Amino acid sequence: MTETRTTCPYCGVGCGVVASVVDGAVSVRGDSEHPANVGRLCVKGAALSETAGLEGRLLHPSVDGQQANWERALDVAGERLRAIINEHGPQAVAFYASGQLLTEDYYAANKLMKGFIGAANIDTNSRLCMSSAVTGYKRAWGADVVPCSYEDVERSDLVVLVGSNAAWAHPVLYQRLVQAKQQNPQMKVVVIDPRRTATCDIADRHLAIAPGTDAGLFVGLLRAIAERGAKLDDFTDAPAALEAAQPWNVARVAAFCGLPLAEVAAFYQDFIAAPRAITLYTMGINQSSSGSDKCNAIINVHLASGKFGREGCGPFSLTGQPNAMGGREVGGLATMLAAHMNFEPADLARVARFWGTERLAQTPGLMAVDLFAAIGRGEVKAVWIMGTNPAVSLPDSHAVSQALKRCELVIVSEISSHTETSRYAHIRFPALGWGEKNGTVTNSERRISRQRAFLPAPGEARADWWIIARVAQRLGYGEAFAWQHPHEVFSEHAALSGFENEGQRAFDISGLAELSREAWDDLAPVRWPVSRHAHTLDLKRGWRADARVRMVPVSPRGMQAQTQALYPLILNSGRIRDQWHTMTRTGSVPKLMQHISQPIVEVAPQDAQHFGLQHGGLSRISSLHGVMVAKVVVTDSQRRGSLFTPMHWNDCFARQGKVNGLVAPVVDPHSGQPESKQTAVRIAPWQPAWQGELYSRDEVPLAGHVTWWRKAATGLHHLTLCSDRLIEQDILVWCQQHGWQVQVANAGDLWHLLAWQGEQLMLGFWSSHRLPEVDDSLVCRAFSEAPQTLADRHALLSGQDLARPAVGKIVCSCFSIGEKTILDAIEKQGCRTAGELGERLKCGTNCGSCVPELKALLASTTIKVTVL
Ligand SMILES: Nc1nc2c(c(=O)[nH]1)N[C@H]1C(S)=C(S)[C@@H](COP(=O)(O)OP(=O)(O)OC[C@H]3O[C@@H](n4cnc5c(=O)[nH]c(N)nc54)[C@H](O)[C@@H]3O)O[C@H]1N2
Ligand SMILES: Nc1nc2c(c(=O)[nH]1)N[C@H]1C(S)=C(S)[C@@H](COP(=O)(O)OP(=O)(O)OC[C@H]3O[C@@H](n4cnc5c(=O)[nH]c(N)nc54)[C@H](O)[C@@H]3O)O[C@H]1N2
Ligand code: SF4
Ligand SMILES: [Mo]
Repeated sequence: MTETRTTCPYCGVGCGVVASVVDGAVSVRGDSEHPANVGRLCVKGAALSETAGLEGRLLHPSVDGQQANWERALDVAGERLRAIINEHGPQAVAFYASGQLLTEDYYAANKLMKGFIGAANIDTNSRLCMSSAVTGYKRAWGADVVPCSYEDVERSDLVVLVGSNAAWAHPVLYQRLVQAKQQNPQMKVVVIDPRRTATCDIADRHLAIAPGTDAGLFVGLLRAIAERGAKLDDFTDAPAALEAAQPWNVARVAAFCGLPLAEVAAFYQDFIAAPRAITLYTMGINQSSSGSDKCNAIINVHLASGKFGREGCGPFSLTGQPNAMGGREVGGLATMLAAHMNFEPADLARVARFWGTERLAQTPGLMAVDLFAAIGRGEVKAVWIMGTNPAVSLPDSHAVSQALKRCELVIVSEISSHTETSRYAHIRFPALGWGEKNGTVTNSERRISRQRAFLPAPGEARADWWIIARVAQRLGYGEAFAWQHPHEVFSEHAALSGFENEGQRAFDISGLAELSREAWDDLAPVRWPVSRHAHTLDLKRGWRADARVRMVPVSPRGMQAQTQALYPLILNSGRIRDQWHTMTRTGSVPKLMQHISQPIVEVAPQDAQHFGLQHGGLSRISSLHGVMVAKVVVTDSQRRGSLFTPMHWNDCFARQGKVNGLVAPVVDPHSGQPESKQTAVRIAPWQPAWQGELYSRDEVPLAGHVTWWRKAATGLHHLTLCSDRLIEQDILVWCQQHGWQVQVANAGDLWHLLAWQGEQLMLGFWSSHRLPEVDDSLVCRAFSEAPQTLADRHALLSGQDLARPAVGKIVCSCFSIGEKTILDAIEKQGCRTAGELGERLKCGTNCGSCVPELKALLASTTIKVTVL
């Protein structure tokens, strides 16, 4: 058995994975030698083997909906791009790339667009994710330097998590923090989030801040630090930053942020007193119409208190995607040039020299939201989308879809055969996916790791860099794209980082430029800089002419979203534990669908009462831009006036489940990042006439009035359905048209149907005025092994396995342990701690991500006991 060391393709923690294939079956475990995870994996990483199959993969190129061979697909792409460039100029074409591409792919895309097509219209999904953080670092240090490591998190005295649900979004880093806190009881953890999230499980303090107001909190902290005397002479603009902070006393902050004054004061006291403090921030900060100012407000407090550039300290933006950092390094944003260089005369001349081009773009290109608006207006006539699904992830997704529909040429490089974006593609290129592709990624702490191939290329799929290089050839730039192997692309990228760089540029991996193919293959994870001149990252200086670090003056602003009588609530959106973005990979793994299996909306109890919402019932949420349907979860972890819904569901997995249909395309003026976390909405209960579960071997055509959610089921279509109009007759007729034998149970509002072809179960449908409880494992078993006796068939018609108790909603995905089983263990078997539950049921003992939920269940039952 050969084992391959590679890197997880999901989040920016960048865990090392050891993968092997035995008899065609992939298995994975955490790499104990990788410094990011030292052997751990979270539930998504551990389920990687279940996404390695070829079901749903895009395996062949196609042109205008027809399968084509590579020669033709590449020729057509080249011809059509060339024609548009010739007629309308290079500004009429654009690339939209992704933090999930490898560095080599990204480098190739950036070089082709900026260097040879000659426009800078290459932007990426990192615009929706990291661009405020990039702007923050660049404004402070003059370079996009992330100044911290995971060890700094472990070695701090105060860890502040702001706008970050790391327990679910960066699980392995969170587990490292949990462990560090256990080992150092002096360590304090503060979580700042309008919601009480799973991350609050280890928090000493949770500040349930009003949405969008974090800048006020940090500007007030700057004032408090300065009041106690701070040495600020080293920083440019420090007086202006202090002046801007002057009005922000604790009382004003408390009022602005909707927090108790004592809580704010205590947080300031903790921060000032802590010898070492580190602030981890992610989307609750970045995805804001003033996200870059918020980043600088955070950076400022670390500068002013001297809590940066040393162990356990600093403003640490956690990157979301596996290679968001690599994309930033190659310059894959429309506002950067290459290798951390900018659109400035000296940089432009240098990059043109290095690439040997006379066509280099001279000015920044369009940022994501503007780019799709320009496509909508017909100004950009061709777009090549690689490794991202903008029809789902961009705000105002309806307008994005309309823009793509009207666009003259849409090229999509994908691994998945069905995505919302691909529906609009004229040309589709099948890309290699995780386990097949070969290259490098950089994680949140600037650590470059190898992703290595251990599976053969499926079908006709090819590496993204290869596809880009071949199109470059068709456009007449073959010489500059003549690489034969990703190692050559990497070497060129590394050489550019060191080209005419005598320490003026922070990003320098020139020490890796001369690696042999073997040495690159074996490259161990390493943090940059890796300079051939042995340059290190001195954070006391800035990478600009005066070599100083800047404190950006920040005047806190609230969100742009405005509540009003018609739209009185603020809708927040983000991640759930077991799904990845637009679900193209995790949405088909049954195990990962168990935890939360349909769009939900979390509502505070007072709001639920006010708007007439029932826990477990359905609701319609609408904004000025669109509407979605979600199942109501009433919880006191939600702040009054705010709702929360997952970002993941989309038209491939639900009808009306896509949150970005509601979000306005409002962006930060400096970073261009959308305000994805705040949308003014209203919510109303929806009691459909009926709800049901449908399992079928073939896709059943459904009338437009039916709302549905797709569940993952191996080899089957499983949908949860509801509507105001009945569809029983439609299903019956459809089954009869196929000549299947139909068995129906009909009593009151309950309507159950089984359809058989001989001994084989073809379809099962269970409906009622409420969602019927159907035993999923019983039904799936019946599809693979049909019940033999008539009695068993009748039992199946009830949807319940009468011999086996139901386990309830799955809490621990690793071991499939359900809520009812856990409650039983607490109530009947006397388990009193998460540890005891783990000993009895194994739940929470693998990745640990469900421990906060186990504790919540323990707490809920304890309360019951004391009340009695
Ligand atoms: N399971 C899972 N993990 C992932 C991903 C995934 O899809 N699934 N995606 C990865 C990617 S690309 C990213 S970018 C990261 C994102 O990681 P996170 O940013 O941690 O995740 P989110 O859930 O988007 O948002 C974090 C929190 O911001 C809070 N928030 C909303 N508004 C505000 C506010 O005004 N102020 C404050 N302080 N907080 C606010 C939300 O309530 C939410 O709990 O996750 C990465 N990891
Ligand atoms: N409302 C709201 N919207 C959000 C967010 C939010 O919190 N709220 N978060 C935003 C953030 S932070 C992010 S990062 C984005 C993410 O949004 P997207 O980038 O749109 O989401 P993904 O599902 O990760 O899309 C990746 C696509 O690339 C494909 N793919 C996977 N591997 C490869 C490969 O090797 N090559 C190629 N060519 N394709 C591949 C996948 O099948 C998938 O279709 O969403 C953003 N949108
Ligand atoms: S923490 Fe992130 S990188 Fe690590 S296994 Fe989980 S998803 Fe993968
Ligand atoms: Mo992200």
